[in-house]
Amino acid sequence: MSGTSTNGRSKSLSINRDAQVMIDQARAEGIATVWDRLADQQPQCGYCALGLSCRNCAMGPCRIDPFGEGPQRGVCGADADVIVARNLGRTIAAGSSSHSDHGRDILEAFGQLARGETTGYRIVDEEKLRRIAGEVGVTTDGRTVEEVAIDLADVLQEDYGTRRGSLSFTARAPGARRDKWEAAGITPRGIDRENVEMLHRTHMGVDNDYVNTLLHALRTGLSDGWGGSMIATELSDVMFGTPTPVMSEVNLGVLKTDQVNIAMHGHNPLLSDVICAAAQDPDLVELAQSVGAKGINVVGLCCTGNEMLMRRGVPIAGNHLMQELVLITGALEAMVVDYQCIMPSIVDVAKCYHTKIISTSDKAKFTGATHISFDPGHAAEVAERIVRTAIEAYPDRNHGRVRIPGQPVKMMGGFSVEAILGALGGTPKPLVDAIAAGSIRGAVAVVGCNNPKLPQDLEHIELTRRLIENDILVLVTGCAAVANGKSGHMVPEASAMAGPGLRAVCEALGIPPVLHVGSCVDNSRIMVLVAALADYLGVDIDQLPVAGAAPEWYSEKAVAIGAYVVASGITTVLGVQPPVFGSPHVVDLLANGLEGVVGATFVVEPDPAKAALFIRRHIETKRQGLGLPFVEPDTMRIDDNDSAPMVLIGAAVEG
Ligand code: SF4
Ligand code: MSK
Repeated sequence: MSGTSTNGRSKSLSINRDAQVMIDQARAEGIATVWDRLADQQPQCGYCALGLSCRNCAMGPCRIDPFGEGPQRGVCGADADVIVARNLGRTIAAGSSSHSDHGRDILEAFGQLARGETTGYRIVDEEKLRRIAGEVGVTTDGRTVEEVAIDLADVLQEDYGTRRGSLSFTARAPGARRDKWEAAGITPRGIDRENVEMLHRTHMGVDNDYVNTLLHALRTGLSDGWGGSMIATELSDVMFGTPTPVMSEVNLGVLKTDQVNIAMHGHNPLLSDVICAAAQDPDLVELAQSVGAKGINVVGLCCTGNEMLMRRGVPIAGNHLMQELVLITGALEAMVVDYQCIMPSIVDVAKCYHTKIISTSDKAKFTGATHISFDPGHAAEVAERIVRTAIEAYPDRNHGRVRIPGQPVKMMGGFSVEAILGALGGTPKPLVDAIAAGSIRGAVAVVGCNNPKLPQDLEHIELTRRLIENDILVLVTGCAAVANGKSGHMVPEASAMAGPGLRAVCEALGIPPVLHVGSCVDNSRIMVLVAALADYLGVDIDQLPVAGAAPEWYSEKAVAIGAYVVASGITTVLGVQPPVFGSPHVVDLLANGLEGVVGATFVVEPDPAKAALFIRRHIETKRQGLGLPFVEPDTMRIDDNDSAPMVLIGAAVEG
């Protein structure tokens, strides 16, 4: 189908040809997708877009007039600052809770595994288990792996509701960083505690000082990045293996016309890992063959896809905006979902085909879907039942309707911190040396989602391309990773796209200039890596020549990530405007004031060229601070329109 032409509308919605073909197909078949629904929602509420609406109590809902002519206070008296700050705090709590509850699910299954109460799981990385256990004070010498695991599970459970002063993994942050957190009163204490306190503070009549509210919002984010997400990542590595570089493939071309296709969508590897194992069960493969298929093809979507790709090299069909389009291929027998980023609409789209939507989490049911409750205590049995259900759908496939556009693109994943340091010989020294010599000028984490308000993947790809061209190493997670995979940025040969310094380093190590670090929760790996670099140099994280970017973010989780990344000392550029512009004071705090508190700020810049220029200047400034050779950005390779003024939310970041 690669020769199929696409129309102008679909080209304006996504830069990916497979997506364009399917968007056209959806329209031809009268199937509504996310882009149609976004159009139906226009105009979207301006008060909400500015963060100026509040429905926190039944005296409201209230809104503040941004033009100063209408009401400037809600019924309770809350002004724009209070309302915007409360809304942002609640958003961060929702995102942080999502990651942390995912981490809790893994932690509980890990505890069950340790006690011998699961099927389908084992401790895959015992070395990492013992290392983490030792780190948090669990005795490891002379003890069985199960004994160590039980104690580790107990210690980490405590982090959810601890009455200690700080979370276990905050000890990984440089001392200077922890001092800044203490000074600002934002050291995260218990994961659940910070989230509950955020909801408490934003109840009517509690925290009515926007600075105080936003500082706690940072603490709530830190409880995610150095708590829930980090627990999720570390224990997933222990249970499913610490990723090492692995080749895989990406885009809708990973589907097979002659096999039972199962797409795993959501976030938690507890489910996807056992489904991958079940799909290789000879009895189930034989069952698939008995209904006319050649085999069973498991593919990923969104972050559960990243989890499978990182550890097993399982191909990934796409990122966030592909979840409806993959159904429209007509080639899926089942989409198996757990939670987060799963559009309710998939049930309606699947009804147009033979595809089963199988929900699995009792906390994430979808009306109209087939629910098969997932229980780690019977993981292998549940996985078998799910795969069997998918196979049974195959005879209902209308082969004449199947349309799989394009060929898959090769991509490399598997860059855990252990793998990155391993490639460097076990220490950060070669990376630090390369940065000091200027062959690598710095590093940027490009993370986050797709958002239908932007052409799919365009911002991710344009920003990343400009960064690597300028010798800036890029680390990617989540949907940003999938976007870069589709664009061909994530194979060793892509080093040809990089500037001369970065290219030489990548060629010497045989790695791409864009490293796949994992799923959304795996942004915690980036925290571990920057902490290791800072410790090696004897500096704080905010002194490193690094930055963050979320060019196409949409989710509350992305806001929580932004909060902990900035609170950890990494200035972060958002490509989509957050709903804070109704309060100039809140904007000033986020864009300027945080510099004096955590040494980093938020920036909003939707133009990837301008975002790249800002980041480049930021990195050069940080290099200068470390006494490293400074290169005036104007002498670096700059595209024509890079010199235009940036649209930023704070004067401090104006170049
Ligand atoms: Fe209105 Fe205040 Fe209630 Fe919000 S908390 S809905 S601003 S009265
Ligand atoms: S899946 S949070 S759309 S990255 Fe993690 Fe992608 Fe964003 Fe979901």
